[in-house]
Parts: sequence; structure tokens; C-alpha cells
Amino acid sequence: MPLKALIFDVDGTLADTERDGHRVAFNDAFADLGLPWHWDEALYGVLLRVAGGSERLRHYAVDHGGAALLPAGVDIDALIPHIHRIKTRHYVQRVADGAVALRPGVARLIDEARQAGLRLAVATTTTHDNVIALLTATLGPDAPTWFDVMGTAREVAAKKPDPAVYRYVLGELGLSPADALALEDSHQGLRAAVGAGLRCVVTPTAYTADDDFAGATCVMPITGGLDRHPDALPARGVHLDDLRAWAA
Ligand code: XBP
Ligand code: MG
Repeated sequence: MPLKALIFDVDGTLADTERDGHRVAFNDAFADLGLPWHWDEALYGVLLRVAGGSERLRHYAVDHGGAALLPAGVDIDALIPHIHRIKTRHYVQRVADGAVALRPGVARLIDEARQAGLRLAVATTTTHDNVIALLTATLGPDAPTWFDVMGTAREVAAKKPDPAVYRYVLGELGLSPADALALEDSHQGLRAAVGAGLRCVVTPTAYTADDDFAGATCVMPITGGLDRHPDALPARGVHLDDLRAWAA
């Protein structure tokens, strides 16, 4: 069956957004609110096992002692959405200011897919505004229109590894899983894609390098991302033909 669509995860896959984007934006929001919270790079790597910013905040508050650091009587249920709104503002601003670049090979692969008439979609747990900010800052103001469907936290409440966002995207595209290929960076993302019946190419980041990628169609080397084909010598990038071959 010919490949008809590529479905991209955003955080970690299109760009390495977590360490210098989301993490810093969370810390900026904590500072704005005078909270005694700070997420260093190592702690953030642990917290990343929970997808979704609001879910991650709750996980930190409840399971990592965050709530115990707050003054007595603070309403966590009200605080989390408040922090998250401020964090989103910081994140969007950081991305607009150029704090995050696309990973190697991403822009080229998107261009190849568009030239070949493949459909593009996004399947992410992140906030819709974050996706628009990233695409616009890195690929230009028209880039969001290149994607036929965007499944984000606005469209789907259940976060990865729940396959709901991939099911939503496939439904909106009007395609079956065999028509498309997912690109992901993490164990949770891979589980979500595979759970929806998709084949999935994984391009890990430093944060996800040790994840379990059993069930992936192909796993890229960390350094070089989509600019390093895992089997090709001499080294070359991953091209649309490679994705077609892996999807076949
Ligand atoms: C990405 C995430 C996101 C971001 C934060 O997961 O977990 O939650 O870290 O974004 P994936 P929000 O790449 O698997 O979709 O704060 O907007 O939720
Ligand atoms: Mg990801």
C-alpha cells in the first residue's frame, strides 16, 4: 500500500523542545508566581515520563514532593492550570524568539513529502498554540497550513501513551493506519502510535535515548536525528524513499 501521510510528533521529534523550551518556561512560571519550585535538567528527565504539561505538574506536586514545599492551604487543583497558562505564554515567547531549532533533517523531509504530494499531520500532547509557534518560527508563517490535521491537547484530552490522538488524526485524515507512518522520539509516543495500529519511526533525543523502543519500525541514531540513516555507509540522511521502504 503506497504511503499517503506522515504524522509527526512535535516535542522531541520536530524539535528538541524540552530542555531549553518547556523546562525553562515551567521554571519561568514558577518564578513569576514566587513558587519554591525549580526543575533542573536531571529532574526534568524523570518528570518527562509523564506526558502533558499539566499532568507533569500534578505528578511533581503529588509524587515528587512539590506540594509539600508550598504554604499550607494552597489549592493544587486551581494552581496547576494557573501555572500552565503562564508557562504556555513563556514557551510561545521563547519559541518566537528563536530559542528552539528544528532537529537535523526535519525541514528537508517535510519538503520532500510536500513535493511528493504526501499529506502531513501532527499528533502531539502539547498545547495547540505551542505547535503554531514552533512551526511559524522555524518554517515560516505559512507552515501551519501545510498540515492537514493537527491533533493536540486542544482536540484530544487523553495524553500519550494513550493512542487517542493518533486515532483522532487518522479519522480526520480519513486514512487507515496502513496508509500512514508516525515519527516519534519517545517510548510514550511510540506506544501511542503503535496502539493506533501505525508503524512508527523513532528519532530519540538525549532525554529518551534509553527508552524501550520495542515495536518501532526503525530507530535512528541520536546524533544527527533524521540526517543520519541508521544503516547507510557512508552516512546520509533519511529520505522519503527510506520511509516508503520501511512502511511497505
Ligand atoms: C510532549 C509533552 C508536552 C510538553 C509540554 O509529549 O509531554 O507535554 O512537554 O507541553 P509528546 P504542554 O512529544 O509525546 O507529545 O505544557 O503544552 O502540555
Ligand atoms: Mg515527543
